[in-house]
Amino acid sequence: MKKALITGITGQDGSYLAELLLEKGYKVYGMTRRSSVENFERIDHIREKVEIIQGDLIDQSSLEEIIKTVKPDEVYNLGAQSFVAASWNQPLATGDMTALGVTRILEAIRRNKPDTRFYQASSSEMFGKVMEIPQTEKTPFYPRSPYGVAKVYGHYITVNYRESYDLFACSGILFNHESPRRGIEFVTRKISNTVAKIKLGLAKELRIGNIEAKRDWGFAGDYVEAMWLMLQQEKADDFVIGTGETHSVKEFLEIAFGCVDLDYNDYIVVDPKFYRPAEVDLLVSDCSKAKKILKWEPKVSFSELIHMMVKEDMKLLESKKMAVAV
Ligand code: NAP
Ligand code: F7E
Repeated sequence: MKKALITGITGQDGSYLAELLLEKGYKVYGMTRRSSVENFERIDHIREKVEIIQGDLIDQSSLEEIIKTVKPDEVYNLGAQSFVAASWNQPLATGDMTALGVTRILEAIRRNKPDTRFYQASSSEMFGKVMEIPQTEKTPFYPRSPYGVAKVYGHYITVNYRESYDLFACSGILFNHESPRRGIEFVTRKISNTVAKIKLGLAKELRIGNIEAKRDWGFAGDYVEAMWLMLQQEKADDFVIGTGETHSVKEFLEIAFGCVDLDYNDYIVVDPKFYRPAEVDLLVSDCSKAKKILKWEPKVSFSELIHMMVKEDMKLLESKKMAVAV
């Protein structure tokens, strides 16, 4: 039975990846950091099937101990301070977890189990102020946030450990991917959740930032399969993963409000509080390399994704409303 360690298992991608690896017959270990209140909602349904181990990307000794005891065949490093907007408020913490955390775990692997296959969660945020359209594995990086800068470091240290120590270390340059499990502060989930609240009479408006920004949005459930595929290849390499389509926040709003027969123009309030010191205006992937080598393709369309998110938020809020009423 293959053993996989996931850092960030309590997050959106961690939960989908754990499900996928369990289906494939892996023994799954999930690293979680200590918090005063447990934060396992996304993995509640598989809690008994995965082994949780405490560790932190900012603590070298915990990582060394985990690699030494688990001896994983594969490590998926999904743990990070992943919210771009927060990275301006916490640039040092973001650098520590999202950048140096990668070196810490690579060092733990190099010293204790160098034949472990390693996946690093790189990001399209590294392209930032894009140098070409669409973006490929060869497009130069121009990050626009402390988060983007930290991810560029994480990306290159992964490439460097592959080249310096011959580790099987891959970087997946993933474009935005969403789901009903997306954190509530990210724009897609903020929209789907507020649309459901407005429809159910629990909110009156949606306060939002730059609605002209364009992203290449896919479904997280599709993207974790690409992570796994990268670690099953003969040779370690880096891959861009996305849909190849770009849409504005405005288009997302239009479809999301349309799901419940409302017009977004009647509900949104543009609030400068949600604008960023530097914006990433447009992202769009060219993932031909992944299509050719990994034989990977996204399955869920932009519109299907939005319908799925609004439907799930409606269900969630309706069940909460019922619970209060009882
Ligand atoms: P997420 O939902 O924010 O999950 C992040 C995970 O990292 C959480 O489990 C969190 O644990 C954990 N974490 C944070 N700090 C940690 C630390 N110091 N030590 C150990 N674990 C820590 O993010 P996601 O959307 O699933 O994304 C997964 C990864 O892919 C992240 O690295 C993200 O930057 C990257 N990425 C995401 C996207 C996207 O569109 N979703 C695109 C490209 C790349 P707590 O529950 O304790 O907070
Ligand atoms: O913003 C605009 C905002 O926070 C998307 C992370 O997973 O994907 C994610 O980063 C766009 C930006 O995601 C609001 O200005 C407008 O242009 O949903 P987001 P992100 O910054 O693209 C990348 C690939 C990652 O790697 C990251 O980890 O939407 N926007 N109004 C808003 N954004 C938010 N959050 N809230 C608003 O009210």
